[in-house]
Amino acid sequence: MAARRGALIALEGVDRAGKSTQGRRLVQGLRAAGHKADLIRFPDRTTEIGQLISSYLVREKDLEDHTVHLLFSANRWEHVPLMKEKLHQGITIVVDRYAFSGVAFTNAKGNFCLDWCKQPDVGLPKPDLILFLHLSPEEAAERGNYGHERYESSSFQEKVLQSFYCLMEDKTLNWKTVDASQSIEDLHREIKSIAEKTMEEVQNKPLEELWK
Ligand code: NYM
Ligand code: MG
Repeated sequence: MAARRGALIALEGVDRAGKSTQGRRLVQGLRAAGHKADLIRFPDRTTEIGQLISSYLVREKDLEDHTVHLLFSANRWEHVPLMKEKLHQGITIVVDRYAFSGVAFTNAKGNFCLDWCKQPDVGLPKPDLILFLHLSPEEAAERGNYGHERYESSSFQEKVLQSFYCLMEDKTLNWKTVDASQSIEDLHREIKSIAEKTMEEVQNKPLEELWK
């Protein structure tokens, strides 16, 4: 029998929904329960491509919109060989944002259709589960002011949310929406239980390709 693989679990949602907190808690919780699990955060600002992305986000650098979209995608692709290796070694990978953020943020700019936005990420490892941390724009606003990076305004985030809703209509993907307004601990428990169920279900199934 082939060795069991890990699951690829993506956390998505608008800024401030708690993805990074929940990503860290999920990996800790899974490890404490005896599973092998790793976290990858996209964009990964530590690589050369990631540093370019970061200087764009903090407004140190202007990059043309198509260009920056492709850089975000390239920043995912540069992780793919290692991600596949780990998944096949039975390590579950939690990604804090993935291709769906890539599509939703560029699409929210208004002049890029969903289909164009998806193309560079076609063929990435397909997540076994996409947890959408849902927070209304009002609740997000209550969490305090946005930072000073590009995209950090409530009007833009509202458009991002609408783009996410369009992506969620794709029933070939395993979207699960969770209520991100609950306490960190309650949300963690809900997320961990959904993640463990998915890990169990997919361990003997082949890894698929996204949007193919
Ligand atoms: N973002 C993130 C994109 O525009 N495209 C992408 O492909 C990804 C992964 O980067 N506002 C945006 C969403 C965020 C910003 O992410 C930085 P974070 O998680 O705040 O570091
Ligand atoms: Mg941010």
